This record gives sequence, C-alpha cells and structure tokens, in this order.
Amino acid sequence: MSERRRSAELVARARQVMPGGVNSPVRSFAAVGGEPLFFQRGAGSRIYDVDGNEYVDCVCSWGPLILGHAHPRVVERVQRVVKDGTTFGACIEAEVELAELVTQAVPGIDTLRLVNSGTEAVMSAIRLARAYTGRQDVIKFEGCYHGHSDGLLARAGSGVATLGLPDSPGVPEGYTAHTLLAPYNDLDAVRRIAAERADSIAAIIVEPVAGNMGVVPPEEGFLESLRHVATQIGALLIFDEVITGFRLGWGGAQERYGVTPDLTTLGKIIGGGFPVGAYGGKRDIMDMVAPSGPVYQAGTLSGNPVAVAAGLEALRVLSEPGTYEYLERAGESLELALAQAASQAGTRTSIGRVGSMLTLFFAPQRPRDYASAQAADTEAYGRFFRAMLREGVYLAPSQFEAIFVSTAHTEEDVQLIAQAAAAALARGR
Ligand code: KE4
Repeated sequence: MSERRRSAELVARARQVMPGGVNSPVRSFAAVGGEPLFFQRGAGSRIYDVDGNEYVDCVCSWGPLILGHAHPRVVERVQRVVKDGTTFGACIEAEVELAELVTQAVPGIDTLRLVNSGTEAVMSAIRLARAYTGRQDVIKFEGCYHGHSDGLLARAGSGVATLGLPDSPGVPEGYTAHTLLAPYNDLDAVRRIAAERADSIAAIIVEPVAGNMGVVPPEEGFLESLRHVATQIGALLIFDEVITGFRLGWGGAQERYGVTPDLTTLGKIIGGGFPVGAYGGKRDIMDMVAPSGPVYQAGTLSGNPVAVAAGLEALRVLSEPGTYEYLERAGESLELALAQAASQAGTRTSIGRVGSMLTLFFAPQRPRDYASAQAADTEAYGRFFRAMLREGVYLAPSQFEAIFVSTAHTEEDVQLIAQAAAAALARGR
C-alpha cells in the first residue's frame, strides 16, 4: 500500500472548492476517520486510487455496479452510442426499450417515467401519491433513506445517519409535518398511526429490504402487512427499490417477497453506472403524470441515449441465465467467510444479508430497526474500515451502508476479503 500522497493533495484542493471536498457526504470518510480517497480507475471487482493502490471494491458505487466496474458489454455499447450524440431532449427508441424491459420485469410497474436519480424518483412518486389520493401524510420508517427531498429528510438513514444528523436544517417545519415516522419492522406502530390518521395518509413508503441503516431485512409478514394496511386505509404502498431493484432478483424485492406495491421507485442498477432513476406503478395512477394528467414532473436529461444505453445493456447482461444464482452464492459465501473471521477473532459482530447485499454490524445482535442499528459500535467499525483499507479492501465508509457483491467478484475475492477481515479484526482486538 503506497502512501496516499496524491489523494491527500487532492483533498486539500477539493476542500477549497467543494463543501467538505466531496460531492456526496457519505464518501467523505467523516464517519470512519481518515481522509477520503480519490480513485481513478475501476476494473471488474477492483478499484484503484490515484496513488496506484488496488482494492477489492465492496461499495460498487453504492449498488449500481452489480456487474462490476467497466463491464465490456456496457462500455462497448456506450462507446458506440455516444458517437451519435449524447442528448436530444427529445424521444428516442432506446428509452421505450428500457421502459418495456422494466415494465415486463417488475410486477408492480405497468408504466413508468425515467428520471435522473433515486431522489427524483422518490420525490415524484410521493407527489403522485398525494395527487392520486388527495391526501398529504406519508408514513416512512426511521433509518430508511429515500434521497434528499425535503419531506423525507426525517430520521433518514445513509449519510444522514452516518453524520449523526437528526434531520436537516433548511427544511420548513410544514414539510416534515406530513411525514409520519415508525420504526422499521414495527407493525403495531404502523397500525397505531393508521388508526389515528387513516383519512389523511397518502402513502406508506418503505425500503423493502433496508439498506441505509446497514442491511436490515423485513421480518416475516412485515411487507405483507404493510400491503394490507395501505389497502385498508386507501393509501398507496410505495416500495423504494432504488437499491433492491434488479439487485435481489429480476423482479426486485417485490418479486422475491411476493408483495406488489402500488408504486415503485428505481435507480442505481437500471442506469448501468450512469445517472438514471425511475418511478412506476399501476397504469391508472401513472396516468396522472403530465402530460397524461395534471401531476407535473420533468427533466432535461431524462431518458438520454447514453444513460439509457448503459442501463439497457447492463440489464440485458443481468437477465442472462444463472446470474442471480451466482450473486446469491457469492453473497452467502461472503457472509459465511466474514462470520467465521469474526468468530475466530472473538469479535462480537452480526451480519444482515439478503442476496448480494450485506452488512457486518459491530453489534452482537443483528439489528431489526434503526435504534438497534444505531447501537452498533461505530468506532469499532471505523477501526475495521481503516484496517481493511490497509489490507486492500474498500468497504463502505459507514456502518450504516451495505457491502455489495457483483458478478465480477470471484470466490478468490471472497477469500481475500475474509483473510483481510481476519487480519483487521485481529489487529482491532
Ligand atoms: P440518489 O438520489 O442518490 O440516486 O438515490 C437516493 C436513494 C433513494 N432511495 C434509496 C433506497 C437509496 O439508497 C438512495 C441512495 N443511496 C445512497 C447510499 N445508500 C447513495 C449514496 C450517497 O448518498 O452518496
């Protein structure tokens, strides 16, 4: 591991011209100590910093790179398409193809709208749910993160949790007054809120598998019950599948768990490494979106040829037989290897995993909600993160994020990560 001199120089320059020297808080390493790394190349399961150090990448850009870095088919298609122009601000055939592919894959999506980020997708879905139901309140779950739109920055996960922010200043009281909070996996809390405010609830929004407080799976019956409660009170059920869409299976978490929401938000994987988000759902709901209906939402670069080409090619590669079986096996293998390393080191940890997304919690009991996730020893996680960097493994710079395994990660990578963890945990004792 060579000195990270060039990264250090770039941090100093970056902080002169960008808040915290970063374009997204969670990548600042603020939660794990040390200075952020600057990277310059990715290839398959590996990522390289500007000082030439190589790491096994367990972040995969927070989920989009389910095929690993620079998949040859995605690169080739983007190179071919970009020569014919990057954006027209007008309709193209490829955006229809991508919409057809997604609507065929995801059970709860009849029609969809492409946008440019997960935040935009969720913000638009909430607006649509409020318009469709004529109601204002939204139930969200503590520790779930749905992007940074004003009304949803209440007890959010991901970077908000990472930086220990209760929520965010600058959000007018009125905006979050309509955001009702419940603990994840707590159906009694949901039923209490529903009983008190049934007639004012437009939507229940949930990460069907939480990925922003660390990976916290839904408990048996949780998602089915949310479906039942939403239907009962006339609210829409929104699955935020920005992480889980095309991650946990071809049809996402809703197919894996057999629960169909009224609206679904997507992002990350469907852009193939480019900025793409989407929201979609039942036709009669989506028909309210302009220009079919009165709910306004727009975007200069929505459906642009390059991002759509990358997303289409990535999904075509993902659709090939055996891909998800491979991802399941790789995720399970990594969980077992990490659990063994922790047990041998005598470290009190637990692992939350669904498929190829997992989190090693520095907590003896596997968290079931935000409060129990926050009980994790984030100092210990910081020491572990820094030790893993020294061993050549790049983990998420926060206890409240996920390890993402890609099709580019081999069993050799899994063993390398496990050996690094054993060394890092032994050092951390
Ligand atoms: P973006 O606006 O970052 O594309 O998506 C927001 C979003 C919405 N919904 C879920 C479930 C999400 O996880 C996200 C974004 N995820 C974080 C990492 N967990 C993005 C990383 C970052 O903020 O730098």
